[in-house]
Amino acid sequence: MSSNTTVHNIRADFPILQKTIHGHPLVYLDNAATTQKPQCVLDALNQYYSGMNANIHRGVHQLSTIATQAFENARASVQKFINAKHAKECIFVRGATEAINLVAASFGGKFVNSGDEILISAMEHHSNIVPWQMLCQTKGAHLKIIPMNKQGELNLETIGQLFNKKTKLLAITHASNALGTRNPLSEIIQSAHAHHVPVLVDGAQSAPHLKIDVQALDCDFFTFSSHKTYGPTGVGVLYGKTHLLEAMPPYQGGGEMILQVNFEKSTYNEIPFKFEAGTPAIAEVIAFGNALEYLERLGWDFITKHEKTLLQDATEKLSAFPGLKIIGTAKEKVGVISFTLDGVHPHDIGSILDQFGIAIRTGHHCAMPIMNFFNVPATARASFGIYNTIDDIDKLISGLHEVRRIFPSSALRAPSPVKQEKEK
Ligand code: 7TS
Repeated sequence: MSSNTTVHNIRADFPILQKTIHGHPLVYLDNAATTQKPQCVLDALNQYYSGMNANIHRGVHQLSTIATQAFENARASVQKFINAKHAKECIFVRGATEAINLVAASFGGKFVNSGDEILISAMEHHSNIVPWQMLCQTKGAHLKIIPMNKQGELNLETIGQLFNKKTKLLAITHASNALGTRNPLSEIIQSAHAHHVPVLVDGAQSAPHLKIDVQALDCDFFTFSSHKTYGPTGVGVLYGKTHLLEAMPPYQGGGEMILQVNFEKSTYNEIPFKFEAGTPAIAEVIAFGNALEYLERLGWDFITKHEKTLLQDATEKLSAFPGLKIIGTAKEKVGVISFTLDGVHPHDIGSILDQFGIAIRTGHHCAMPIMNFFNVPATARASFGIYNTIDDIDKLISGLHEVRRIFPSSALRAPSPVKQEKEK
């Protein structure tokens, strides 16, 4: 099958892509915020509620048995998707954010003490900054930052010097949501392990784009979100190596995570259940499993090749656009391009493009330290998924010409009143 035929078929699997916005066919380029969902995911949600709705892991009745089996099948799909050694190493949480908070509270609560250090990088999403700051505040520990250069690549020559006996964890993103940079994780993880430092990988922006193999990476924790990986919202995964998860205390108490409870003392269930207190998002977890199987069916060769083509095409066309500056020019990137356009506030770019049915994200992308580093208040961001086409990129470029028509280059006119208003 040719690449075009395949994308055509993929698009047919996503009902929302038939939608028109302000009278224009939807051009969805906000995949880093959340991806659209294929029909098999929508069907799974419907089939769960219409054919097997019951609580899991606790009923002897047939519906509960079927629902439990479907839920555990989804865990097996996650295990396969990230090549975890054991299914029990894959814990269902609400999303990447909750997964990181779980590790900060549980691992950090037990193993981080006053004067210890947590290492993160200069290109983290707030979800991989704030939980560590909260931990450091509670424990009297310190947050250290791996610096980056003007291309948006980490400065790794001196990474060895950032580890010492006090370093308890390195928490680092696999790919940046605001720059697109793909970090050389194997090298980074090897360096951390040489200093006996475990590594948490924030895979929210890599899992939708790259084949993940947690055993080959040898990361200690890996987190990602269903909704950015073509599955429903409200679900995510924390992968952790067995010995670490077993050494960590529960994150939340409640049903499901216990073995015995009496008023003097409770004992806890085995992993993964120790970390899955309460009734989970059962339908969403099952549908998430379908999303991962859908991606596996498309195949990583196709996905990575297709998204690379989109990234190259968009980079060339955007680079040639007068007054446009790409923020994040690393050699290795996933399909995320942030940019600014001289004389136009990114919010205005987003609002005008929306009038043409083109959805991008504008703002600080929950990565304020990155905006500060590049000295911009915000950027416009186009991010690609499996169903995007070269035609989508051409529409983005046409939309940007409309933006330019409304906001001529600042070289040609006085500053925009709209921009001045936004900056107040
Ligand atoms: N880590 C990274 C690298 C992210 O990009 C995001 C969300 C998260 C963690 C948090 O994921 P969540 O599913 O728990 O919310 N990033 C974005 C974004 O770029 N636009 O909207 C959300």
